[in-house]
Amino acid sequence: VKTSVDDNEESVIPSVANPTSRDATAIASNIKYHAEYTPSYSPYKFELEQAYVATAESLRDTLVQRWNETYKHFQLDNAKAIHYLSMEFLQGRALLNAIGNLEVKDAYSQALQRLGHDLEAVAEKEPDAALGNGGLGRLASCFLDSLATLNYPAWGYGLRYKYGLFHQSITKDGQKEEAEKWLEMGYPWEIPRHDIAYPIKFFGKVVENYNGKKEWLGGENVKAFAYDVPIPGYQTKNTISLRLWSTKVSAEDFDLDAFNAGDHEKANLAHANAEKICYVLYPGDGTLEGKILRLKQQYTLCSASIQDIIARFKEWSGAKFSWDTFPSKVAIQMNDTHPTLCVPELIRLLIDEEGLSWDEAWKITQATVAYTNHTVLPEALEKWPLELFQKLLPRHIEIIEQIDEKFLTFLASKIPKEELEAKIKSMRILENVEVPAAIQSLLPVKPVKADIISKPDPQPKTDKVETKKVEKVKEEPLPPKPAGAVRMANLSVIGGHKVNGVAAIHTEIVKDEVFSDFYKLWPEKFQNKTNGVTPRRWLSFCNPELSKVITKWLGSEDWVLHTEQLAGLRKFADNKELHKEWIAAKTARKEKLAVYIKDRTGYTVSPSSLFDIQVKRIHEYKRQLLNIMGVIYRYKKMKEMSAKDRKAKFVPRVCMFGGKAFATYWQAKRIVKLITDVSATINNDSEIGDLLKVIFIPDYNVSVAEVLIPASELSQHISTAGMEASGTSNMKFVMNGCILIGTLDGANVEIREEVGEDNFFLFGALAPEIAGLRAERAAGKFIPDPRFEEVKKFIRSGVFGDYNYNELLSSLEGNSGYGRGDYFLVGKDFPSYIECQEEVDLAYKDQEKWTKMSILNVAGSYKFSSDRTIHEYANDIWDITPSAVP
Ligand code: NBG
Repeated sequence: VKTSVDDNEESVIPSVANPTSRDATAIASNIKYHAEYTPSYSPYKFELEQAYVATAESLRDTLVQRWNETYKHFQLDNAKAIHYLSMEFLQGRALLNAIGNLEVKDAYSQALQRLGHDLEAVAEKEPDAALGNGGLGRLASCFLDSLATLNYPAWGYGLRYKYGLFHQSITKDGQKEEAEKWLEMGYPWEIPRHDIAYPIKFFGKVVENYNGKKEWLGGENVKAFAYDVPIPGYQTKNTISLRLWSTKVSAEDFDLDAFNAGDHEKANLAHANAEKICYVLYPGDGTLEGKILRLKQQYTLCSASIQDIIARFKEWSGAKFSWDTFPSKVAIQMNDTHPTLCVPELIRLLIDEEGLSWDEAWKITQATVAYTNHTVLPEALEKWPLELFQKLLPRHIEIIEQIDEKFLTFLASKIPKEELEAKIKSMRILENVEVPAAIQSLLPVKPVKADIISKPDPQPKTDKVETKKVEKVKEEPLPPKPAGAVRMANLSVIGGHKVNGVAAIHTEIVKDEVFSDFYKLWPEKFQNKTNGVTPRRWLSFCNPELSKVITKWLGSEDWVLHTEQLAGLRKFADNKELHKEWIAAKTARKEKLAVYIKDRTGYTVSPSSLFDIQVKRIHEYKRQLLNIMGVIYRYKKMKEMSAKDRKAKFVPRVCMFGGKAFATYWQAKRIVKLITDVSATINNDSEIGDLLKVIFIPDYNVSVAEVLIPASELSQHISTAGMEASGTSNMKFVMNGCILIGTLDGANVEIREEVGEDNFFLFGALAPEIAGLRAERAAGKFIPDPRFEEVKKFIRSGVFGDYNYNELLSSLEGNSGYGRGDYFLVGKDFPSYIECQEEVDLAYKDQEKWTKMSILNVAGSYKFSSDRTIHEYANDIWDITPSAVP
């Protein structure tokens, strides 16, 4: 039986040469071939959309070729691989990234020119693959780029959301959400793998067989189908896979009888239930239905991926494989707590499907999985109602209970008896669930209430114990029992072999606060891995103007792979010639952004203004409110001055904002509304003119970031200290010669260390002070700065329209209480923030000084390459080594 295509039979695409030959003629004919023979549009048309799809398909030929070679090579090598599981991947556009990584930009430009098109215009036609929400998802995508580039054996695993997160538009009422339609016209970068699908089960019941084996029966069955997106590395043949799952029902589960009997709705129900799992990222979880859907998504990701990993492990290890070797072939990283179900799912498959014992399965699982924590916000540490878990995943809850009990037994052997109860409360996986009897007996005996039970006489005089009956107290109704829950973070920490934070200060908070009890128990489990971003997408490709200057002064393009060479710019920081080229590169990008702003918002901005940007998810802790209140203060002061004084004091600024507010996060949506109201007022104030403009750029995403960041001069990373785990856009801005204004939080701390304190605008309270400041405020001891009060009053006066901002502003008032008491310390940091902004104005007036600062920021950015981060994960957590395709 013939099982494979003969190696000596060359497979060729009809009449088309290898498109990576860098020969523009061959590439043009390949693009033409795709336009004619795999047309997504009428083959007679060749407009921008068609040109984009045909160009993408032409590149995909090369990627698929390399991708096949890569995995063939990985299989031969059979080296250990990392499997990165994430609910989010923010891939953005793929075309220019693929062209850049394959180093075929000139050839593709020329080829398209021959066909009558401009490469950049063609690339603009690609919709963003926006399968993410923010930094966590973009980090996952940067990691894939670095993993491919550094030749590590790797797989990314995620879900293929039909409608992504959402598309944001701005109306007069603020943010409006609509379904994102990135898949509507097809996605040429994915390869549907009809051959790779796994069954996923929900609900049903667990039965024990006569031989003691557990079986999970009945319930709802769906199938997860794989879609592979090839991820090319830079300057290497290695091309890895992002495998995205999409759920359907298989033909055998289609209710043909019901359909033919005319009950179409009944027949369709299974389809609807299966398909909705992969409709949107983070569906609303305010209802029980919403919660079930979220947990179904998490389980789908984990179950399909682990079944796939196990299948490959068996195939690649050959017939005589041994399970002991699993952890030496497979590493699994759980990107935050969303993929925590990896732990019970791997155990379940090993025990129920593969017949291993509990001890074997546990040992293998623990040695395989590791967990990255990305937030200290308590509301983000996921908990699922126990009852829901029991219904949806009955076998998993049994396994979780067992892990919980074994952990408690272990804890009891380590912790002094007096402390045990408190530790159990903070550390166990299950919450509000009775401690198993065996553990209960290890706890110190609780003093029992004298008035409700019979107690023996303290000094019995005879053998016969006499009991004194106390009057029975009237029974009061018991308060409702708090509902049981499963704490995913605790399960991740217990189930994994490593836990890491994403910036130095964040890891310290993880060790000292979030998981302090675990840290005391297992200090060796905890590590820091400061985030990074890929210098390919985030400097070399998105900012060719500045990259050219850097390459010229450093003498080669090697910095793209070895960012430490960027430090070489330091010695030219005062060079006038470099300054001239640097400013020209920046100006070119500012001009481009001005055109973009006009196009997206209708506002005209002057490229000679200071371009000041804050782009990130809208959240109270990220304090877009502090920024806009600073802008309002600036505006008010301008209005109070004569035109002459105004011009003398302020440098012209364009303050830009971008970011999405979660659909049901009302306070964040009010912040968006305030920014857009302020924008409408100030931008139309002819007295102010170019001295101040406020722009909200709708639907912030990866490709918007690629236009904004290269044009930035100042960017704001102003979270309440201790609350931003790392931040990653701060790294991208620094790489592009932008200067940061920020608090000592997340990766800002390390960025400031690297670029030097003179090249960073620092303000605000420090992380260790925050708790004390909140307590002081609660005690009524906080005296707000008059300038802050002035701004609030100004907003309330109605200058920015008739929207009632009371609910937003009152969160900044009062001393404590839900949504009050200025929990994020906007008022506390306001004075130091606006004073720091005055320093920014002064510094910007001295363009020579500013340019030097900008150069030193790029020079100091080298640590923040995701290549560095990935090498650290590879060495310290995954234990993997590179395996380059020859
Ligand atoms: C985010 C943090 C950021 C951090 C990214 C990537 C979540 C849960 N966390 O500070 O808020 O940069 O993760 O680590 O999205």
